Amino acid sequence: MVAIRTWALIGIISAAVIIGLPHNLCQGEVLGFEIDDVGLGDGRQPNRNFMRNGSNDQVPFGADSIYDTAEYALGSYTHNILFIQDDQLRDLDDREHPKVSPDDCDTINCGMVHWSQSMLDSRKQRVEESASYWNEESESRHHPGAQLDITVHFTNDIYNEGAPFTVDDIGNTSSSVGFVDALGLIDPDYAQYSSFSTATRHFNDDIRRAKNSHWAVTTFIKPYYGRASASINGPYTKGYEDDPSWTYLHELGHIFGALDEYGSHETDEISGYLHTHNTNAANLPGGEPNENSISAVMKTHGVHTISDGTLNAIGWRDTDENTIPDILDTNPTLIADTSNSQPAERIFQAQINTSVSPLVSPDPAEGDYTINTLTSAQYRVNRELWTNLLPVDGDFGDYTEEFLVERTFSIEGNHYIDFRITNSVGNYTQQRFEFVALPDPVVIPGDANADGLVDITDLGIVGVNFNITGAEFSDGDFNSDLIVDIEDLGILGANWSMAQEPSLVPEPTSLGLLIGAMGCLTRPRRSTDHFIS
Ligand SMILES: [Ca+2]
Ligand SMILES: [Ca+2]
Ligand SMILES: [Ca+2]
Ligand SMILES: [Ca+2]
Ligand SMILES: [Zn+2]
Repeated sequence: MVAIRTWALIGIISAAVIIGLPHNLCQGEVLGFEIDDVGLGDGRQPNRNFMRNGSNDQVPFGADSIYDTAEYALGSYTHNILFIQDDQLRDLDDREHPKVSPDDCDTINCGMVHWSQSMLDSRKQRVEESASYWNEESESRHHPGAQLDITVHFTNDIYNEGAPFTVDDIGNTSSSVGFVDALGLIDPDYAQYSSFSTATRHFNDDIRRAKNSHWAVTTFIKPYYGRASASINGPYTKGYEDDPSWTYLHELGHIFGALDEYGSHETDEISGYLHTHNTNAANLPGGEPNENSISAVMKTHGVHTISDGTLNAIGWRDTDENTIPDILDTNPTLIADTSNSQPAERIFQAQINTSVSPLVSPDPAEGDYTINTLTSAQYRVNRELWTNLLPVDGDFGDYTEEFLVERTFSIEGNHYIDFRITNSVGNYTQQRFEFVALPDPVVIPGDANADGLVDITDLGIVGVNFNITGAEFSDGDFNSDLIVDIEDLGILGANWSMAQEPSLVPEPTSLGLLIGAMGCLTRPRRSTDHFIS
């Protein structure tokens, strides 16, 4: 037994008790290495697979399954395409974009509104082009861990052998009639929703889980002329046969949070996760023309340029220009519990809970989400080489990871343990723990209670246990012969602490008398009426 002494710990000590943490220690690899203190600089090349959602949670950290299906243009998207049709005839001359000449009817629907295979093929190509454009824009701008990665999912090919979904009625331009019916052909469960928007949210969530993507959006495409539209931040866009690839590009901009910049739009409008102004809008507040407005993807037909206003709205603002957009340029957090350390045994132990941390959206109505994951952890002792550390569950790639760091020191004194957790954009958080390993206890013969003094308390212990067998040091057996007897009393007397008043040092002969009194004093008595020895 050794007295517990205080020991220092620098850093965060969690008051929270970590429950259910497995007790197996995850040993680090037995190799040390140097790492750059200003960044990992590992030179990773863009890798689209890296952007798939590999975490155990199937929605981004902090996101809601149904309501957060498209929040910004970062992470992996599944773009569901549903080609739909019905059997009705429509007056295709009554439309947004009139035919240029009668020859147009060779390439577009002028009669029965049905998709032909060649039409489907060319429109699929346009959707693919729009996805590629966004993906390439991201790749040329961003860190490999901060990419947008859109994958087009042609649902007709998967669920209807490539054929359009044919429903009773798809309505007129801008109508959403028939959308729920089309989803119901994929799974009747979707037909239970009265709102096509809600049905589409559920479909998006199901598909993103199935595809391991962070987000999903669905575009319903009708086989006649119309004016495409989209809901800001999802869940859908409406498309038509006459849409060029630019239209899909533009509508995806809305899905990522961007507003239109043409027409009557004004610069004081606010949108997106970063809650920013529509600075490239055609008009200033009040309607005066915005002289600084440029031709751009959210403003001008056929133009791909992304305005600064759109960059902010879709979450591509990168204030420090390190290629990691602000939304993902955050550091992990960690909370450590070192209460299981044993300074007397010189064992340092830290249970460390780590987590990604979303950038808090300035939009009070918006939740806070991130697609960052945790990708590596290291620790080092006394500023020596770093050692890799695996999380308790054995694999990185989650939004939260738990670690157990344990180290037994052979040398007493102060030790420093550094722990570092790194996320998928290479940002890390480091914490230093100071641990004081206690010296071996000095065993004083006669000090039964190990308080550093041989005094009346130890005498009491000997008294209580006098003549017992099978005794230990703490019972008063100081010569290890398993019995507490006069010999132990002698050892106690010989070591009577100098801190005591000299006059109180008992001689072995008088100790025997004292022992008798002590024994009575410490034994339970039924009655206090007869206090006699
Ligand atoms: Ca940045
Ligand atoms: Ca894990
Ligand atoms: Ca003592
Ligand atoms: Ca003994
Ligand atoms: Zn628009």
